Amino acid sequence: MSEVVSYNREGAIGVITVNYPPVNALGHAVRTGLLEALKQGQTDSDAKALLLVCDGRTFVAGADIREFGKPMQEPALGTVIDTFEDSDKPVVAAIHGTALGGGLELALGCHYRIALASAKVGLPEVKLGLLPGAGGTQRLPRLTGARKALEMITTGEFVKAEAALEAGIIDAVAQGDNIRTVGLEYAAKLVDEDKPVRRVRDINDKITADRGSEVFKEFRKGLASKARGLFSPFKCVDAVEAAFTLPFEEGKKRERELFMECMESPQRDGLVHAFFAEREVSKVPGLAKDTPVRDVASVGIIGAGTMGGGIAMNFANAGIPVTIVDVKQEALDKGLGVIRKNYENSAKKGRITPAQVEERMALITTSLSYDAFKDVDLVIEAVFENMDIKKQIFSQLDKVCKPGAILASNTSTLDIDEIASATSRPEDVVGMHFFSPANVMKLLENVRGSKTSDEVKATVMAVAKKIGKVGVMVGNCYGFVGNRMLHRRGAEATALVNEGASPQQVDKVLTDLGFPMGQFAMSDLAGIDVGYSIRKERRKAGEDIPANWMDTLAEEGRLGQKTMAGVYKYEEGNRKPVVDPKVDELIAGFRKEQGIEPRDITDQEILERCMYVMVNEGAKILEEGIAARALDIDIVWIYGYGFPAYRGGPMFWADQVGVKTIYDTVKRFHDTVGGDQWKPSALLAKLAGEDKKFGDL
Ligand code: 3H9
Repeated sequence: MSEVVSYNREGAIGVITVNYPPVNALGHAVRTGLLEALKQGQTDSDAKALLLVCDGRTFVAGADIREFGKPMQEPALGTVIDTFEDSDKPVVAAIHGTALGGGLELALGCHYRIALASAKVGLPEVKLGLLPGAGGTQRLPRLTGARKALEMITTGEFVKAEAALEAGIIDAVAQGDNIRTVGLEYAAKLVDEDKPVRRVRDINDKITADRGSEVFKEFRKGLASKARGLFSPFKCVDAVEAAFTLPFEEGKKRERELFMECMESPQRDGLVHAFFAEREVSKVPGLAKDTPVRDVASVGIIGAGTMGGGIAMNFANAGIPVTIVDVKQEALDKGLGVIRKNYENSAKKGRITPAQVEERMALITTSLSYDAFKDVDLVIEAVFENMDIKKQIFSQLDKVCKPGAILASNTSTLDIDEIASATSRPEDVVGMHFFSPANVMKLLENVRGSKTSDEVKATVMAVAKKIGKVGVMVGNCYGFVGNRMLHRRGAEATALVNEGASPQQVDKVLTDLGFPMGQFAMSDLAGIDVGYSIRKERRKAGEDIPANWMDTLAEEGRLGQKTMAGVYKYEEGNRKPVVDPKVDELIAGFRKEQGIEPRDITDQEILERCMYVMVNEGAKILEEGIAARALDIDIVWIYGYGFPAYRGGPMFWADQVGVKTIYDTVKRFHDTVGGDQWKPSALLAKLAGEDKKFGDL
């Protein structure tokens, strides 16, 4: 008998148990084991019905994603599921945890399905650039009709047990927590009632009802904007539609063809990389798994601005009380007002209930005095980027906070060690860099100072998880991982416009690559004055940063969305950037003043200069150990800056483009464009020389 699937009989029920931690994925051993156990059940003359149940935390959570891209080993999952459906003894799937992807497809191949009230089901293949490839696109619509199947399959949403019952996906919901007992009782009842096998493939009433429906057209139209640039959502619609136009067996064949198209697409590679990378970043190299974690049961925040308020919401959402301190009562009142408005907007959209708005608001208190931080476990400073002010704040925190409290800064660029030097406890000081809007963006860049203790590092990673963020541990340097690379891209994009490109040409190249917005639309969102004041500071410190047209914009008061004009202009109540001829004039004036003769710049040059400069900087970041792995950089960019997940992040993208191609181009730009940003990274040179990838590191 297989080690991961077992068969035993309890009364009249033959029980097939999968035990393949962590999530009972359908790897080769499980597929083989399922067939063997089914055979045993069929030949066991005392078994009147069969029960499929899983040990551990969950029902089967899908195909084994680690097997993708490798040669498929028989038996194929589709064959296993068909064999279950063909069984002449009724088979019941008993679901706890999550039945996902191939897991739900397996359950749909069973004749009856019961789930614990806490369970969820879904077909999330689309999130991996795939479609359900083991009959899911043909069986699910037979139970739910076209609309619900399309909704589930094109979004990958998880559906709670009660809703799954309502949609016809499962037959019963059970209270209780022991899935084996629940399943056995249900199967015994079916035997008592002499229920027959009932094959989903033979259920056709909803297929007939929705045949020729407009719903497919509607979904394709919706996806054109919602799934811009993506491949598999459209294939999902094609596959579901096949359930309505073809007989079951032929529909399955069509599903298979479409599945293979998705499997071979580079987007699948990128999304699977992103899936595992998101999980890997939580395992910080050099930080022992059993490092003790401090309890964070209350939090203090300094600064009631947009950032401080957004950060506070994360904790209130997680049920953790927060105290916000600011210097002026008006700032606190305004900050609280914005938070309430945000919550009320969520309630209007039905994302939370009005009662939850009040519960969360009740968790947020304010104060004008640091004394309010006496007992908190974590303080996050979120004031503007000024080292002197931050040092003053940390020296005060050092006096007020209890021993063991974690003192964090939300700085996006500044030196954590220098901030820590203002305290007597640098081991408790760390960076926690949230991304704006802080209540929405999933990234939390946790910055370790040279003296930050392991316990503090482990705690801030745990805090990220608790508040629903993806935490990435990075080292201390100017701009850390994300902004260090972004500033390189920003400078290059600005230089391209100095030389002859238009801002909208640069932005289009980036949005065509899959970014939700281009460099300059993003500058308008963040505020043109932000970059301008950073450049001013750096010039003051003696850095050679040439004048550019963005400085002129700032000096003319075009500060971005907040002044309704920046690189683009904006109309009241609309965030859509509109090209402004005045900016073209301003740029032309700047070029004239500087004696620059504009030239035609190709989209390819824009792509190479904006993207390769980031890859080169990313390689330097790796060389210096600021990021532990290329995948940490990828996650920072996917969750902090909207890098298209289907391209896997900048370093994974670089591997797909070819490290050698990038290195050769970087060298060429070093000679032609010049500047420190084009000095080839030693790591990039080494990888190119050895014909290796970042993924090989
Ligand atoms: C599919 O089914 C295709 C078919 O239609 C057709 C085939 C022909 N495989 O997320 P967690 C690992 S496509 C392998 O931290 P949670 C994960 O890497 C698949 N490994 O836990 C991690 O490993 P480690 C469709 C998997 O409790 C560990 O399990 N299914 C798989 O926060 C724990 O994961 C999906 O897309 C897998 N399928 O969340 C479901 N799933 O400990 C994907 C997880 O080494 N999975 N691992 O870091 C999930 O959404 C979440 O993992 C789940 C648990 C909700 C299940």
